This record gives sequence, C-alpha cells and structure tokens, in this order.
Amino acid sequence: MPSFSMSRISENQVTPEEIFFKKRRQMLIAGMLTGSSFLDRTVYAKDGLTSDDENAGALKATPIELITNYNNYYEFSNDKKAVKVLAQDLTLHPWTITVDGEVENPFTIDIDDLTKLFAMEERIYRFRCVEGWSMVVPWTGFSLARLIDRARPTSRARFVAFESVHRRSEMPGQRAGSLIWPYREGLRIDEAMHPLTFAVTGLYGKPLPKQNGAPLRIAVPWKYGFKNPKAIVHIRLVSSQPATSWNILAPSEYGFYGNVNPLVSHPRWSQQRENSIGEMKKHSTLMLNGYADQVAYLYAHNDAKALY
Ligand SMILES: Nc1nc2c(c(=O)[nH]1)N[C@H]1C(S)=C(S)[C@@H](COP(=O)(O)O)O[C@H]1N2
Ligand SMILES: [Mo]
Repeated sequence: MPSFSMSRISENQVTPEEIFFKKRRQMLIAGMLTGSSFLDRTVYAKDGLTSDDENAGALKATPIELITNYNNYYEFSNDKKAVKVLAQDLTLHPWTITVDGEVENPFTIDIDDLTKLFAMEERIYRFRCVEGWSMVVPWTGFSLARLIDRARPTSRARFVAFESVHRRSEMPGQRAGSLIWPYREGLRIDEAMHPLTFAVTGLYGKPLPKQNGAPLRIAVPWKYGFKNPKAIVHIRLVSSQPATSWNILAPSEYGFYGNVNPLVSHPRWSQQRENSIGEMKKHSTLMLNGYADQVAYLYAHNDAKALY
C-alpha cells in the first residue's frame, strides 16, 4: 500500500483530508482489482530514478494547510502568504467559460453546467514551481481534452490560449503593474490534449479554494507552475503560438514551453533540486517532473526550446 503518512495522527483528529485518503485508498484497491492503471501510474511514479533517491518513491500529498496558504497568484499579491486572504474577495458566481477560435462548435458555458458535463476524477500530481519549490497535490477535475473536444477544433488549431479573469475591482494586483493582464498562458494542442493535462475544479476532494484558482484552473504536471493558469474564463484555439504573460515579462527566464528540466538552469539559479514544501530534505528534480515516460514523446522531434 502507498504510504499517506497518517501514522502520526490519532483517531480523534480525523480531518476531511484523511477521509479523502481513506476513500482514495478504497478506490486504489478497486482500481487494482479491475486492472485500471491510472492510479498506479500517478501514485507509484518511479520515473527512472534509482530507488535510493528521495523523490523516486510513492507520492505523499502535501498537507492541505500548506497547499492553501502558500500561493503564487499575482492578481492578488506577490506575497505568497497574503494571497489566501485577499483572494476571498473574488466573486465566483456567475462565472462562464468560453471556448472558441479555430473550432466548429464555439460555446460559452456556466461553470455549474460545466462541472455536470464530465465525470470527476482525482489525481495526485507533482507540482514544481520554477522558483525551486514543489508540492504534491491531490486535484479533482477532468481531462482538458474532453472540454476541447466538445468545441471540435479545426485542422488550423495548433495551440490553445488560456485567459484568466480580468477584474480590477476584486484583484488588487491587477491595479498595480507587474504582469500584463489578464494572465495569459498557452499550450501546444498536443500538450493540451494529452491525457495528463487536467482541468481542475477541486482540491483534496473539496471545491477548489479561491487562492488555488477557483472555479477552474489547469494542471499540466510536467511543466513549471506558471504554465498552470488559474481562474480561467476563456480558452481559445489558435493557429500560431500565443503570447503568454511570464514570457512577455522576461523571455529569457520563462520560456513558452516551461517544461521541468533539471539539466537546464534558470538564468539565476539551478533547477537540479527542489525544496519540497512541508519536508526537511531537498529532493532531486526529475526530468519532465517525473512524467517523462508519459510525455517525452511530445518533444522527440522538437527544437531545443521545448527542453525548457
Ligand atoms: N491567473 C494566475 N494563474 C497562475 C499564477 C498567477 O499569478 N495568476 N501563478 C502561477 C504560478 S507561478 C504558480 S507556481 C502556480 C501556483 O499555484 P498554487 O498557488 O495553487 O500552488 O499558479 C500559476 N497560475
Ligand atoms: Mo511558479
């Protein structure tokens, strides 16, 4: 069985997170019995490391208190510990998401209708910020491909552009200069359609907290955190590579691809190790954040830029 580090918690301190993991453990057993491999892959990612490397074993989720109190969300603040409080001012209703551009079936859908369209899944992903810290996050959501398929992309659709909400009245960081607003991110269409690319609506089996990107954010586990846009309102299929916020600000520091690569240093620091939030020891950073087996083929014929 995977270790979820529950051993130090006594029975009278059961939290929603523990209930989540108990449920998940049951799902794991069910998955093994039915031969479904999805949970095996996400929980037991060995990814080519030797077994004595601390980052090679089963994934242990970061405690929810850490995931929800240490956030990069520049619309609110560049102080990670201030985001949580400020983000509570964001109004989530009504909220619509538009999917359009190079598609046969453009649509706008309310977030409440959207979450009813697809069966929800839970996935535990590594999450690695370009700044050198990491977490392990149990997300709830659905494959982004299902949402994009619904719009029926044309053959001209080669990239997917994401836009986060632009609402100066509720987002103090948008009233100050820093990034270009709204926050913009993008993926190549084959990256966006990859089964690991996840549209996230929940965390630890509960609705996604505002500071983590409610009501809808993207999780692309083999890319640095900045490629995981929060509070998405617009998904546009486009024919050429879209401009993205961090890349506009500092192209030499934040590439369009943003693939986790321990061999390519950031101009100001090495990317070989990471500080796992909530743990004492640093970990080795894995090629493509530990998902190389599943995604390296996407870059097999690509130029060197895709390596970071
Ligand atoms: N809209 C928006 N999305 C964003 C950001 C942001 O500032 N605004 N920061 C990115 C960065 S740099 C990181 S590391 C992650 C942080 O996600 P978390 O707070 O859920 O850990 O969100 C990403 N998505
Ligand atoms: Mo980040």
